[in-house]
Amino acid sequence: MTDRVVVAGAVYDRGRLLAARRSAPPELAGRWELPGGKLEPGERPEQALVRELREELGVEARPVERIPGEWPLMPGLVLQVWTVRLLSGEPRPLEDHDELRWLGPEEIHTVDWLDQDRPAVAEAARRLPAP
Ligand code: 9L3
Ligand code: MG
Repeated sequence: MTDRVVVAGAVYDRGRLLAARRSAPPELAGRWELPGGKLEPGERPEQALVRELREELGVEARPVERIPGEWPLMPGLVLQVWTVRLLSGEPRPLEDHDELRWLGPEEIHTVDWLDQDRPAVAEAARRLPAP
């Protein structure tokens, strides 16, 4: 069986990366992630990412490029990550998160990222645009 895809966004603004603290489920609450979620049936990954960022953060965003690689989550789920440009709106923790933080290059490793997100975050940090 093919793995189900979870998409997440490396959202940048003025040389900083957006980190989101999960509020659920209990075993993941308090840990930080790149925001996103599962594809719905029939959805393309980029569409799902736009929808998830709209639902979770209240922003309009455009996926720019896929970060090469794919990272295992729980069995049957894999994480794919895109860099993302914000088109409009200021991210707010509307759904599934209780805090957001913009992290500069020196701050990326100051939050407790989900283990599964760490390799993708390292790649996202390498691509951090200049402020
Ligand atoms: N997950 C891991 N890292 C991420 C995201 C967006 C999601 N950056 C994991 C957490 C859940 C599953 O994928 O176990 C589905 O995510 P969601 O739909 O609850 O956001
Ligand atoms: Mg989500």
